[in-house]
Amino acid sequence: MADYKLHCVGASGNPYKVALYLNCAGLNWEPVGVDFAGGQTRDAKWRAETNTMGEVPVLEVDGKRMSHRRDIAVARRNHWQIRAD
Ligand SMILES: N[C@@H](CCC(=O)N[C@@H](CS)C(=O)NCC(=O)O)C(=O)O
Repeated sequence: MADYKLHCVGASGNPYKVALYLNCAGLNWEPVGVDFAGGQTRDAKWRAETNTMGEVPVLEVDGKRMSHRRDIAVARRNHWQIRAD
């Protein structure tokens, strides 16, 4: 089972940037496909459970979910520094 789950859309640039980072960092992750065109991000349940703003990417770690590619990158960088000590 992957340590990280990335809720994403394959054809979208913002999720791609996070996926690129996860790959380059060698992290154990898996994509969770979101049916963006089919309106999944507009669904009230999806918004309540995944991202109230209705956007991807969303990174899931230990059951916690984080959105915004920049926040994800900063959180990962800080975690990496802690782990590297
Ligand atoms: N603030 C977000 C923006 C992400 C974003 O714009 N995602 C687009 C897809 S690339 C989206 O989900 N848009 C929702 C919509 O258009 O309804 C980030 O930095 O990651």
